[in-house]
Amino acid sequence: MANGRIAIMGAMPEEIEPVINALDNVHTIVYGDNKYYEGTYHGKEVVVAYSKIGKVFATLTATTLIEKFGCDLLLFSGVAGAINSKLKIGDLIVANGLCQHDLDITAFGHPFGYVPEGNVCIPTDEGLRHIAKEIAQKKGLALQEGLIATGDQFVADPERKEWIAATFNADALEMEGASVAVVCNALNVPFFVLRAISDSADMDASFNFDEFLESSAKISADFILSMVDAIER
Ligand code: 4EH
Repeated sequence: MANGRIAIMGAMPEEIEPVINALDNVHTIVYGDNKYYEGTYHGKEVVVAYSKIGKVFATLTATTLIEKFGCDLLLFSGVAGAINSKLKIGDLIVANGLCQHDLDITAFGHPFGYVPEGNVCIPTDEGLRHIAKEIAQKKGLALQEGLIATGDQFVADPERKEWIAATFNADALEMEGASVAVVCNALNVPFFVLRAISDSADMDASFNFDEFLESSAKISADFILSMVDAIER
């Protein structure tokens, strides 16, 4: 692996605040309507940002972290809605791949989530997943691995959730991960997506989300900081 800077990205302020609070030498730069926090964590250079919610903002921020800020590895931290019933609020899920559940040109005979010259599912970096498993084992933390489905919808509907589960075999859902995957895959940047469950994408989702956003975001962010420690630079 190269030795540029490590990008740490979230979608909402709550998702990156615990990371920013742990940095030294923080310097803020505004670019393209987002704030980018340059700093160090235990001596390693990082650039941290939240994109704002959804696929378009996430694409802009991931691209900017790589192309403008010189990051050559990207770690995403945040919360997600659970699909797999094994995932409970506060549990961590590492994406082994990501897809776009709202991408639909099926009228032309293509599968859901597919456009020509794209992929339904983009895998995440195996080396980074391996590091995550070692950390989880050392800390005695449960870490599930699975497919994450991304779309520009807050899912709070058992029917939509079941459709995403059946169509993509997804374990969790959120609104930014697949954008990061598309950008990093195209630009050959190793990336990692970690999410802690905030809700179950059902009728109680918005209520649970409000209650657990902060605590679940912190669980994910703390784990991401251990990843930075473990990544060799
Ligand atoms: O960035 C968005 C946030 C919800 S929208 C996606 N994030 C949280 C993950 C997530 C999620 N995504 C889709 C957690 N649960 C999800 C779900 N469906 N059920 C938001 C949240 N608060 C205020 C405004 N918008």
